Amino acid sequence: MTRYLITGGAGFIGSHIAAALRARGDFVRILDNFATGKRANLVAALGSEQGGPLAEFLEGDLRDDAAVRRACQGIDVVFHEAALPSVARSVEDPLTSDDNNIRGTVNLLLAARDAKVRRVVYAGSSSAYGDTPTLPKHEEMPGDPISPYGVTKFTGELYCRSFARVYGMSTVILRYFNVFGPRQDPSSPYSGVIALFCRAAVEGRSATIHGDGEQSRDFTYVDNVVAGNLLAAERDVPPGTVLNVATGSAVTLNQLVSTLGEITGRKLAVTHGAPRTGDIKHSLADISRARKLLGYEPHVTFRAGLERTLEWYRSSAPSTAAPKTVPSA
Ligand code: UD2
Repeated sequence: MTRYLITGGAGFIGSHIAAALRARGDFVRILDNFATGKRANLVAALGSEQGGPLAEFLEGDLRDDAAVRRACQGIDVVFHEAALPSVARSVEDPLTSDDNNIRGTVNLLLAARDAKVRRVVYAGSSSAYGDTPTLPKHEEMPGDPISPYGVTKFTGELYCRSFARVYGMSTVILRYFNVFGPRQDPSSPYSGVIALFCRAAVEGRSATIHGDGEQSRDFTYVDNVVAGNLLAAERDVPPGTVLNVATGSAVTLNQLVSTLGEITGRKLAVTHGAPRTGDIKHSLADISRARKLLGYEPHVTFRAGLERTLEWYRSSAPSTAAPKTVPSA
């Protein structure tokens, strides 16, 4: 039986990958330090068998050498989801994003190398492309991140490619494009825009748009990202391959607001703030490489994903604490 390690498995995307693996009966180990992950997500990730022979949880930090080495013992495939997300957070505090995302990744790759892990699937980010005027963004474009966060995620990719070349490791890099879905934390000032706007819609509050709302994203429902990961763990792809995981269509924030209004039957009130420093204007993926090499297909549309996500925020009645404001300069 293949044994999987998910770093960041108590987080949003990691918990969905874990749940998919457990649903098919696979062994899953999670390593998480709860920096942004939640204990509550472990229930969804590992089910009632948490702590049993097929569902292990280790609390630990990626920068803790002993914890990471223990986590990699006996593992065949690593899904490396753990990272400090958010462009805005990295603009505030680049050093902490750097330390977690870059040093943490190098530490994990070293432990995976020494434990003879068969494959490492790395959670990359569309922020690696920066603000290229050419759309859609394809993997042959040079990396040119703008924000410190983008630099950390892109550097992690480069390390994955380096470890493929230097140590012969089978690493695969998936560049996620603005993932959304159930369990995405809506309570942090650094939360993703869909989480924040869904919560505002559910609570009948107004949402803040940074800028004119004409910026666009290739918003990708989390189930599509899980499917991409499961394929990337199994398919025969050259070591160090970079693949966009997205839908191949872009939605503006203004369109997001009107779609939320259509689904809820009530227009979401918005206020406008200054554009965020480090922001990218348009993000749209070319997904032909993932289609070709992985057989990847984004089966859940933006609209269907948004309906499911909104339903989850409705039924989970998330924390009532209002998020703190992040300076936009
Ligand atoms: C970046 C990456 C994404 C992922 C993510 C992790 C790009 C294009 N995407 O997402 O792939 O790695 O980082 O954090 O680099 N906004 C508002 N109001 C709000 C919150 C956000 O208007 O209350 C705007 C924000 O200024 C931006 C857009 O919404 O223009 C999306 O912001 P986000 O924080 O959800 O994600 P983004 O694109 O920085």
